[in-house]
Amino acid sequence: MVTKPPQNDIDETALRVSKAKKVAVGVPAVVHALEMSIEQMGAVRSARALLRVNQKDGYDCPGCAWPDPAHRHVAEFCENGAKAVAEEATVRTVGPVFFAEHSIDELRGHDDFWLGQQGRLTHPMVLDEGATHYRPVSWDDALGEIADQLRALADPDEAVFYTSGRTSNEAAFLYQLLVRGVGTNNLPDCSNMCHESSGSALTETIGIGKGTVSLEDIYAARLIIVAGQNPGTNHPRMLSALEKAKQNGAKIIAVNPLPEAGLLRFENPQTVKGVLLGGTPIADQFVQIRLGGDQALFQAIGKHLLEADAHMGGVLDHGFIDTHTTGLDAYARAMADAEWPELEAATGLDELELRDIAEAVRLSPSTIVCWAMGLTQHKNSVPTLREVVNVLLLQGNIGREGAGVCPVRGHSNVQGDRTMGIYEKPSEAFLDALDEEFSFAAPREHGFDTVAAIRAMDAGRVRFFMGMGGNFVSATPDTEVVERAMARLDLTVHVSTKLNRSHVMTGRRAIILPTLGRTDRDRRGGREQRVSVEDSMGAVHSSRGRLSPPADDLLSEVAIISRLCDALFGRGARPGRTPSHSGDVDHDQVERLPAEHPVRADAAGSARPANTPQADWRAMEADYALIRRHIQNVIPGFEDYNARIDKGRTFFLPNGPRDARRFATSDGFAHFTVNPLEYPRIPAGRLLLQTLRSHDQYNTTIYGKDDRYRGIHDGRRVVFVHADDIAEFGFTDGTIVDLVSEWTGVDGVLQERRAEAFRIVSYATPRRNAAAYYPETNVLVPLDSVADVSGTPTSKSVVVRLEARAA
Ligand SMILES: Nc1nc2c(c(=O)[nH]1)N[C@H]1C(S)=C(S)[C@@H](COP(=O)(O)OP(=O)(O)OC[C@H]3O[C@@H](n4cnc5c(=O)[nH]c(N)nc54)[C@H](O)[C@@H]3O)O[C@H]1N2
Ligand SMILES: Nc1nc2c(c(=O)[nH]1)N[C@H]1C(S)=C(S)[C@@H](COP(=O)(O)OP(=O)(O)OC[C@H]3O[C@@H](n4cnc5c(=O)[nH]c(N)nc54)[C@H](O)[C@@H]3O)O[C@H]1N2
Ligand SMILES: [Mo]
Repeated sequence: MVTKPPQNDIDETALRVSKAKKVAVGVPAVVHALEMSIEQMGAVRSARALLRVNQKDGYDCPGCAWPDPAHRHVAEFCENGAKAVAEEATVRTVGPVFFAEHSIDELRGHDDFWLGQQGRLTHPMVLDEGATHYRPVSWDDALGEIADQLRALADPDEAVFYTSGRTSNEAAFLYQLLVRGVGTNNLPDCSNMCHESSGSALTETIGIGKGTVSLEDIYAARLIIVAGQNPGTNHPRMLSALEKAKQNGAKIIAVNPLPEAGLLRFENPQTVKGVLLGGTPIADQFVQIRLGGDQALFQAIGKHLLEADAHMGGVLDHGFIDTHTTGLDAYARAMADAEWPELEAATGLDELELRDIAEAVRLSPSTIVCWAMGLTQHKNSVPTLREVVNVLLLQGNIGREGAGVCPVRGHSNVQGDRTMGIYEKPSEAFLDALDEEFSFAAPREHGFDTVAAIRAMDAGRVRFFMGMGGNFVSATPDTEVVERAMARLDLTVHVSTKLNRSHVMTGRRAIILPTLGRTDRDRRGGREQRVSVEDSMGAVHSSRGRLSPPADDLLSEVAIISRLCDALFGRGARPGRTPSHSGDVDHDQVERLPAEHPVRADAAGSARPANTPQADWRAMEADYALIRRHIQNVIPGFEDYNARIDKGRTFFLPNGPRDARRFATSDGFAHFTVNPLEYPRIPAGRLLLQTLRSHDQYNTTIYGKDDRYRGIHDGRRVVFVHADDIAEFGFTDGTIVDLVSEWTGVDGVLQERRAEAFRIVSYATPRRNAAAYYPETNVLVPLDSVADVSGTPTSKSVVVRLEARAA
């Protein structure tokens, strides 16, 4: 019944493979991005869009969470930022006519690339039970249906509310309030699949789930280790910062199974030197580690530092350790017991190489460790990151200039969303403040994270799903299980800018609510609204779209959620309410109330359900500054919020370790921890597959079919394998194979999952370590294969075999 996008859509005639590049960015990057921009937006809109990216009082780039330098180039040019903008600001649209022409069955036959390329969503649409096509619906009817469905639940925990990481602080805050008003903490988010391991490890050890460095620290560091990250593609602006750090004398060590172009050499398009002289080599040392070997690497560094201190002294920062940490002795004993042969087997590096890296750490007066998905998406990710902290604590490399932890976040506001309370395990302090501000009692029981939500959906314990952005069906592991789970739900709702697989693999009924993106001008209540975001380094600033939106009656995320709140908790919640078809409210008529005095129900007159948050929802829709007033009352660090983001200004949220070496752990100390060594064991004849991003995609949004730096053109179904493994398995470069993942379930039964038709590409990856693109390979990732503690799917660690295709 369900049509799948063709898994074997490999076009052997189109796909070309060339030599992988050693240099990132440069002129080809500029040309490529401009081509894509002009194709999507036309020349004038492209110029208008690209000149406003990350400028003061412009909009925050939807590309990534890397912070903006204080003094920006007129156009801080980043190829992939430009592509993200072009994707959103495209002039192509998808409206009622499109949905009338394409049945849901037909749409199910398309992949995310095709769906996304159709353009921006312009109209609320509903898919009725059993219907063949989506049909247009009014905003009031769509929101009314959602409210009705939520009210009809037997238990609020039958609802799941997902969030991706582009949602602004204002929208995220209102959204979590909506969800807690409904009565659940079921708030899974993309972070569960992304930096959750970082949050888990850092909160335990240093008392904050965020990084502790600023851009100025990057410029001041003497050693920067970049582990498990491909900044040339995913955080291109970070390369400018690394280049500057190098000019200031920093040494850079890249730790990666793959020799990624941007790590090796960077041609800064902003400087003549960058373009003409072939750029700057970024990494002084490239450490080709085996997948999942980083825990062993950081143990080796810690072991060496401890030995060196015992032999010659002066290596450890004993002042810092004595004042601020606990647990050194146990950690030191564990490192003394760590065995070199085992550390070598796990990393694929020999003792000399490991000691050489450790010497660079010993000699550095200030060290920063940066990381992304290569460190967070393994079974042992939390222990790995605890070991990173151990190494930094030894030399007092936290809370002083040029030193610290730097988890490089993905989505442009994923960190801000968590700060706003998008979290399935909210703290008591946060909930208490929320209760106080909105005169209700938020639920205390923790909710589902992403994997738990899928399990509950699949088990029939969930009836309603809402996605605030993102692409739940394609981004999550075990695609077939997720599609089956979604189909069991009564209603699936997506607030989205563009069409994706989650709009076609739906529940029995489905609603699409189109929304404004970052680049769109947002006029509400007769004025231009701004929103705000937090970058990867805890700096908050405003973002204001400047382009004309793709349709006149598009609502912002804030407007959609406040209207839904109103329908559920406010004046719109009266029983027997008939949906009005009058269109937009007249915002000038909306009564404005100071945030400190939420509207209260008069006991007799209001039919508002008991125990729901009390506020003037419509006023918030008309003036986002009122939402910021609420945020300021609930979340520490947002004092004078409105004034502090005015005129393009930026402010830093408080960060105990960074600001004052304060550690909000259970005992107020930073913790050394002992973590028994783990690393992936790869069965004979099998490969360990990491699933990663090409240069032409943004997560599940595919911009094009090239991966220029890795030499892939016009295709995505490729698997990168070491030449000797290819030969050993009896294949050649160019053979088309199926990828079959092998996973033993809790019941001891071997499960197999298959992704069809991938072209083998001989590549400089370690033996037995393979790589292929996500989301095509998400079918292979077992739902139960998650990181210990954080529950993050092990997207960088999937055991597969290559299988010849039946002739
Ligand atoms: N253009 C663009 N920008 C993006 C995104 C995008 O898709 N496109 N996505 C955004 C998001 S949400 C995120 S989270 C980030 C992701 O940014 P990255 O984490 O850079 O993204 P991945 O492509 O998953 O790359 C993981 C890197 O880690 C390496 N790696 C894999 N396993 C290991 C390991 O065991 N050890 C070590 N040391 N390295 C390993 C891989 O070889 C690869 O270089 O980028 C953000 N920015
Ligand atoms: N196998 C494998 N799986 C992975 C990963 C991996 O490395 N390997 N990485 C994981 C990671 S790090 C992440 S963060 C997740 C990403 O998971 P998600 O965040 O769920 O996925 P995206 O592809 O970023 O979501 C794209 C969709 O967001 C919508 N959108 C874009 N901008 C906006 C906006 O401003 N507002 C709204 N409302 N909607 C918008 C568009 O409709 C678009 O189709 O995937 C995870 N999944
Ligand atoms: Mo991410």
